[in-house]
Amino acid sequence: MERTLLIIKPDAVARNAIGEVLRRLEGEGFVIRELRMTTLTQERARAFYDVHRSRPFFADLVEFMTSGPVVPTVLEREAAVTHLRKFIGETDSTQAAKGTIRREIGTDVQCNAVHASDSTENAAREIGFFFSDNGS
Ligand code: 3AN
Repeated sequence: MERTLLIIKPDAVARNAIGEVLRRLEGEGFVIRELRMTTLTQERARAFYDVHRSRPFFADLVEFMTSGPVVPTVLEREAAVTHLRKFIGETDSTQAAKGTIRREIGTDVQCNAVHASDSTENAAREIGFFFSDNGS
C-alpha cells in the first residue's frame, strides 16, 4: 500500500483544526501510520522547502512554517500520493474546490492548512525528513 506525507500547517493547528483534518482524512480511507507534533527551526524549514529557495515567497514561507507547531503525518492508502493531492485541493485556498481541506480550513495561498507530497519520490524523502528515527 502506498504512503505519503501530510503536514498540518501552523494556521490549521492554531485554529484547533487538527482533529477536523484527521477526521476528513480517515473518512476518505487514509490510514494514519505515523503522527507527531513538532516546531520547525528556520534551518529545518529551509531544508524542507529547499526546492523553493529561489522563489519570491520563500522567506515568507519559512517564516510561516516556523510560526508555530506543525503535525506531520504518514498516511497510507491505495494511490495515496495522487489521491491526497486531489483531496486537499489547489494550493491557493481561495481557488480550491468546495469541500476540500484547503478550501474549508485554509485561508489563502500561504495559510492553506496542509502540505501533501507531490510524488512518491518526494513522499519517501519527506517521510524520512520527519520520521527517520525509531519513534522513541
Ligand atoms: P503545494 O503545497 O500545493 O505543492 P507549492 O509546492 O507550489 O504548493 O508551494 C509550497 C508552499 O508554498 C505552499 N503550500 C504555500 O504555502 C506556499 N506558496 C506557494 N505559492 C505561493 C505564493 N504565490 N505566495 C505565497 N506562498 C506560496
